[in-house]
Amino acid sequence: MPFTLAPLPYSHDALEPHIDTLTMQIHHGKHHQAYVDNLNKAIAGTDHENKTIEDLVKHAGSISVAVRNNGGGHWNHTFFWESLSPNAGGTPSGHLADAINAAFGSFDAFKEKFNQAGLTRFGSGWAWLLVKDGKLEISSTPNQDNPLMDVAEVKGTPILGVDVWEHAYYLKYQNRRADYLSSFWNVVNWNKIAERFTAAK
Ligand code: MN3
Repeated sequence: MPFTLAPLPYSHDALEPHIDTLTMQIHHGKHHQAYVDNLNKAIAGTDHENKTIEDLVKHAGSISVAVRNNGGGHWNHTFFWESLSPNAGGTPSGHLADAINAAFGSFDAFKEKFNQAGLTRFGSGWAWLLVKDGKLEISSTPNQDNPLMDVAEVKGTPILGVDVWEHAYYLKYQNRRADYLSSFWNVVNWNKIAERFTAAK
Protein backbone atom coordinates (compact mmCIF):
# COMPACT_ATOMS: atom_id res chain seq x y z
CA MET A 1 0.00 0.00 0.00
CA PRO A 2 1.51 3.33 -0.99
CA PHE A 3 0.28 5.50 1.90
CA THR A 4 0.85 4.73 5.58
CA LEU A 5 -0.08 6.36 8.87
CA ALA A 6 2.94 7.84 10.64
CA PRO A 7 2.98 7.65 14.43
CA LEU A 8 2.09 10.84 16.28
CA PRO A 9 5.18 13.00 16.91
CA TYR A 10 4.31 12.90 20.69
CA SER A 11 2.36 10.62 23.02
CA HIS A 12 -1.45 10.48 22.98
CA ASP A 13 -1.66 12.22 26.36
CA ALA A 14 0.93 14.90 25.54
CA LEU A 15 -1.61 17.61 24.68
CA GLU A 16 -3.64 17.21 27.90
CA PRO A 17 -5.62 18.98 29.21
CA HIS A 18 -6.24 21.00 26.04
CA ILE A 19 -6.79 17.99 23.77
CA ASP A 20 -7.61 14.84 25.73
CA THR A 21 -5.99 11.42 25.42
CA LEU A 22 -9.07 9.51 24.20
CA THR A 23 -9.75 12.08 21.48
CA MET A 24 -6.14 11.79 20.30
CA GLN A 25 -6.27 7.99 20.31
CA ILE A 26 -9.48 7.85 18.27
CA HIS A 27 -8.67 10.83 16.06
CA HIS A 28 -5.25 9.53 15.03
CA GLY A 29 -5.72 5.78 15.37
CA LYS A 30 -9.24 5.48 13.92
CA HIS A 31 -10.15 8.57 11.88
CA HIS A 32 -6.76 9.31 10.32
CA GLN A 33 -6.13 5.58 9.83
CA ALA A 34 -9.47 5.31 8.00
CA TYR A 35 -8.52 8.15 5.62
CA VAL A 36 -5.28 6.35 4.81
CA ASP A 37 -7.01 2.97 4.33
CA ASN A 38 -9.80 4.41 2.19
CA LEU A 39 -7.32 6.44 0.14
CA ASN A 40 -5.31 3.28 -0.57
CA LYS A 41 -8.49 1.43 -1.59
CA ALA A 42 -9.58 4.29 -3.85
CA ILE A 43 -6.26 4.46 -5.72
CA ALA A 44 -5.54 0.71 -5.89
CA GLY A 45 -4.64 -0.32 -9.43
CA THR A 46 -4.64 3.28 -10.77
CA ASP A 47 -1.73 5.52 -11.71
CA HIS A 48 -2.47 7.53 -8.54
CA GLU A 49 -0.50 4.84 -6.71
CA ASN A 50 2.73 6.46 -7.91
CA LYS A 51 1.84 10.02 -6.93
CA THR A 52 2.68 11.94 -3.79
CA ILE A 53 -0.09 13.04 -1.46
CA GLU A 54 0.65 16.70 -2.39
CA ASP A 55 0.23 15.84 -6.07
CA LEU A 56 -3.16 14.23 -5.48
CA VAL A 57 -4.40 17.05 -3.26
CA LYS A 58 -3.33 19.81 -5.67
CA HIS A 59 -5.41 18.24 -8.43
CA ALA A 60 -8.50 17.72 -6.26
CA GLY A 61 -10.73 19.08 -9.02
CA SER A 62 -9.86 16.28 -11.41
CA ILE A 63 -9.76 13.26 -9.09
CA SER A 64 -12.62 11.18 -7.69
CA VAL A 65 -14.56 12.34 -4.63
CA ALA A 66 -13.14 9.38 -2.66
CA VAL A 67 -9.54 10.35 -3.45
CA ARG A 68 -10.26 14.04 -2.78
CA ASN A 69 -11.89 13.37 0.60
CA ASN A 70 -9.52 10.70 1.85
CA GLY A 71 -6.40 12.21 0.30
CA GLY A 72 -7.37 15.56 1.83
CA GLY A 73 -8.03 13.80 5.13
CA HIS A 74 -4.59 12.20 5.08
CA TRP A 75 -2.75 15.40 4.14
CA ASN A 76 -4.72 17.60 6.57
CA HIS A 77 -4.27 15.34 9.58
CA THR A 78 -0.55 14.82 9.02
CA PHE A 79 -0.23 18.61 8.83
CA PHE A 80 -2.40 19.06 11.94
CA TRP A 81 -0.39 16.67 14.17
CA GLU A 82 2.82 18.43 13.15
CA SER A 83 1.28 21.84 13.94
CA LEU A 84 0.80 20.89 17.58
CA SER A 85 3.18 20.16 20.42
CA PRO A 86 3.20 19.82 24.20
CA ASN A 87 4.76 22.77 26.05
CA ALA A 88 3.85 24.97 23.11
CA GLY A 89 1.43 27.86 22.65
CA GLY A 90 2.43 31.39 23.57
CA THR A 91 3.08 33.84 20.78
CA PRO A 92 5.04 33.68 17.53
CA SER A 93 8.19 35.77 17.16
CA GLY A 94 10.42 37.24 14.46
CA HIS A 95 9.26 37.50 10.83
CA LEU A 96 6.09 35.51 11.46
CA ALA A 97 5.01 37.82 14.30
CA ASP A 98 5.73 40.85 12.08
CA ALA A 99 3.70 39.37 9.23
CA ILE A 100 0.76 38.55 11.53
CA ASN A 101 0.77 42.11 12.89
CA ALA A 102 0.98 43.56 9.38
CA ALA A 103 -1.88 41.42 8.06
CA PHE A 104 -4.28 41.46 11.02
CA GLY A 105 -3.24 44.40 13.24
CA SER A 106 -2.21 42.32 16.28
CA PHE A 107 -1.81 38.73 17.45
CA ASP A 108 -5.10 38.95 19.38
CA ALA A 109 -6.93 40.27 16.32
CA PHE A 110 -5.45 37.41 14.26
CA LYS A 111 -6.62 34.80 16.80
CA GLU A 112 -10.09 36.33 16.89
CA LYS A 113 -10.38 36.21 13.09
CA PHE A 114 -9.01 32.67 12.88
CA ASN A 115 -11.41 31.47 15.61
CA GLN A 116 -14.29 33.11 13.73
CA ALA A 117 -13.32 31.21 10.58
CA GLY A 118 -13.44 27.96 12.56
CA LEU A 119 -16.67 28.83 14.38
CA THR A 120 -18.57 29.89 11.30
CA ARG A 121 -17.58 26.88 9.20
CA PHE A 122 -20.98 25.17 9.04
CA GLY A 123 -20.78 21.43 9.65
CA SER A 124 -17.36 19.84 9.23
CA GLY A 125 -14.18 21.42 7.94
CA TRP A 126 -11.04 23.34 8.74
CA ALA A 127 -9.81 26.89 9.38
CA TRP A 128 -6.45 27.92 7.93
CA LEU A 129 -3.69 30.48 8.11
CA LEU A 130 -2.07 30.51 4.69
CA VAL A 131 0.46 32.37 2.59
CA LYS A 132 -0.94 33.81 -0.62
CA ASP A 133 1.23 35.99 -2.87
CA GLY A 134 3.69 36.41 0.00
CA LYS A 135 1.02 37.61 2.44
CA LEU A 136 -0.89 35.95 5.27
CA GLU A 137 -4.61 35.22 4.91
CA ILE A 138 -7.23 33.31 6.86
CA SER A 139 -9.73 30.98 5.21
CA SER A 140 -11.86 27.97 5.91
CA THR A 141 -12.69 24.91 3.84
CA PRO A 142 -15.48 22.31 4.01
CA ASN A 143 -14.97 18.58 4.62
CA GLN A 144 -11.31 17.59 4.03
CA ASP A 145 -10.52 20.28 1.47
CA ASN A 146 -7.52 22.58 2.02
CA PRO A 147 -5.93 25.69 0.48
CA LEU A 148 -3.53 23.64 -1.68
CA MET A 149 -6.47 22.28 -3.66
CA ASP A 150 -7.23 23.72 -7.09
CA VAL A 151 -10.89 23.78 -5.99
CA ALA A 152 -10.29 25.92 -2.88
CA GLU A 153 -12.05 29.30 -2.67
CA VAL A 154 -8.82 30.83 -1.29
CA LYS A 155 -5.73 29.11 -2.67
CA GLY A 156 -2.29 29.31 -1.10
CA THR A 157 0.20 27.52 1.11
CA PRO A 158 -1.24 26.63 4.51
CA ILE A 159 1.04 27.14 7.52
CA LEU A 160 -1.49 26.45 10.32
CA GLY A 161 -4.81 24.64 10.33
CA VAL A 162 -7.38 23.56 12.88
CA ASP A 163 -9.73 20.63 12.50
CA VAL A 164 -13.27 21.70 13.42
CA TRP A 165 -14.95 18.36 12.71
CA GLU A 166 -16.89 17.29 15.81
CA HIS A 167 -14.65 14.20 16.10
CA ALA A 168 -11.76 16.60 16.90
CA TYR A 169 -13.38 17.92 20.09
CA TYR A 170 -16.74 16.34 20.97
CA LEU A 171 -15.58 13.94 23.71
CA LYS A 172 -14.16 16.75 25.82
CA TYR A 173 -15.98 19.86 24.64
CA GLN A 174 -19.28 18.41 23.30
CA ASN A 175 -21.02 21.21 21.35
CA ARG A 176 -18.63 23.91 22.62
CA ARG A 177 -16.51 24.44 19.52
CA ALA A 178 -15.53 27.92 20.78
CA ASP A 179 -13.98 26.43 23.94
CA TYR A 180 -12.02 23.91 21.87
CA LEU A 181 -10.78 26.71 19.62
CA SER A 182 -9.62 28.83 22.55
CA SER A 183 -7.77 25.85 24.09
CA PHE A 184 -6.17 24.98 20.75
CA TRP A 185 -3.81 27.99 21.04
CA ASN A 186 -2.11 26.38 24.06
CA VAL A 187 -0.71 23.60 21.88
CA VAL A 188 0.22 25.45 18.68
CA ASN A 189 3.87 24.79 17.81
CA TRP A 190 4.95 28.26 16.65
CA ASN A 191 8.46 27.07 15.79
CA LYS A 192 6.95 24.73 13.21
CA ILE A 193 4.54 27.38 11.89
CA ALA A 194 7.45 29.86 11.53
CA GLU A 195 9.47 27.22 9.65
CA ARG A 196 6.56 26.70 7.23
CA PHE A 197 6.14 30.47 6.84
CA THR A 198 9.79 30.88 5.83
CA ALA A 199 9.50 28.00 3.36
CA ALA A 200 6.25 29.33 1.86
CA LYS A 201 7.67 32.81 1.19
MN1 MN3 B 1 -10.11 15.08 12.01
